[in-house]
Amino acid sequence: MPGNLDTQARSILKENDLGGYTIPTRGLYPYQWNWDSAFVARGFQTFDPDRAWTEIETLFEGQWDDGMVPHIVFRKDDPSYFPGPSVWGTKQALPTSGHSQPPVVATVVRDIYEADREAGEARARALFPKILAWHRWFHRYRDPDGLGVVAVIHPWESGRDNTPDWDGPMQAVDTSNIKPYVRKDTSHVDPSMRPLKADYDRYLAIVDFGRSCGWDAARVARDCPFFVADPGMTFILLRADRDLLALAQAFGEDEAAQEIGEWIERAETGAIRHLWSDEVEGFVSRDLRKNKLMDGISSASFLSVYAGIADERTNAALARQFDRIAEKATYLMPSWDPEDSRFEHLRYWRGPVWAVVNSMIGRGLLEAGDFARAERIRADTARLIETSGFAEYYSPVTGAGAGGGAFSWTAAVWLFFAR
Ligand code: 9WN
Repeated sequence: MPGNLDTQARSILKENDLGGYTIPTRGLYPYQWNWDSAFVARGFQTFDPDRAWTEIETLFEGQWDDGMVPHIVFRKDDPSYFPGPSVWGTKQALPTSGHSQPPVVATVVRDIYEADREAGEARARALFPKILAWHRWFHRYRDPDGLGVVAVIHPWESGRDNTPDWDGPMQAVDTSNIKPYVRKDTSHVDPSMRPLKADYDRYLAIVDFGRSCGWDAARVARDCPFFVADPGMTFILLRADRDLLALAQAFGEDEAAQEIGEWIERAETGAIRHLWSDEVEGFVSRDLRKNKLMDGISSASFLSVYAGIADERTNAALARQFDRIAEKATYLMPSWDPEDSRFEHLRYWRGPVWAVVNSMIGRGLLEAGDFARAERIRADTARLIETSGFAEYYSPVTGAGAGGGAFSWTAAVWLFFAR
């Protein structure tokens, strides 16, 4: 019943609204997360555009002087989440975490602005230089060698925390100095659906490393034991750069447009040169410390179309991968290849379907004119929500909902994509 689900989705967004910013879900995630807020803003846009702008504006209250927009803004300390602000130790006036998250914001800002240019003009113009500074930060500190790909310094930065993509590179992270700690996530949800303790030890070791560098972006990029070019980040930023370019052109920002155009050109060639694997026949991540390509297909592999990469060879290979996976999975798009031995249908980013990733894959396919595959993604997302509610993520095998419930970005995806 779409009508009923529309009402439920709006109520979830309203109930998770803590006053100008929205938390992903009660209990498990009590703060403002970066890419969650971007998708949430797009959800709000469907029934309350003014509130949509506010979501992005409050996120940018956490922006650092160097341009970085952090992955979490901690407005008040909440003991139900670990690690909280004191563990990050970022010393910001408004406490935040120390790294970023996938930059979906520019794309959403363009969407909201273009839906009503008159109402959004002043707010989009005010956000423009802030978003530009953030993208510049990505190109400078997450691609220090100008390869045209974006690295992450922490699995949490990618937003795809425990994807098998990180298993190899994470081996380089030394956990011998980790002090005892108490996880909170496993008290809110079933531990079998969450990352392992060995993952968490390494997550915390990287946070300790960042804190010991005073979160200086140049030092972190140079010395972080984990520095992996991510197809998810690379494609989301490439897409966001195109949308930022459209805003620059609309606002007569010629110099910025020139700079953004150069980023786009570099990423278009860099992504294929550095992230395409002939062996896997897909886009994979590359460990930049060891200069080694990873060996599996994830849902992020399918974001090149969303990024506007119109390369016949890679698009044809991805279409074949899509069809192979579509035969195996009851619901698309599993976050990890269901035919790979590392696939786990309910463990977080090692198999489950995430509605937000589907919304990006589906949008890319639609824009590229691949209507049948786009429709399969949309319809699967809708079926998952209709059958299992607004879960954090879903099993691609059974369709069961998993992780947190009444989840903001899933509600948003229903409103702007799946319904
Ligand atoms: C760490 C909020 C976030 C999402 C991420 C997802 C998960 C956090 C966690 O929840 O990550 O950032 O504690 O597991 O992986 O994509 O933004 O919904």
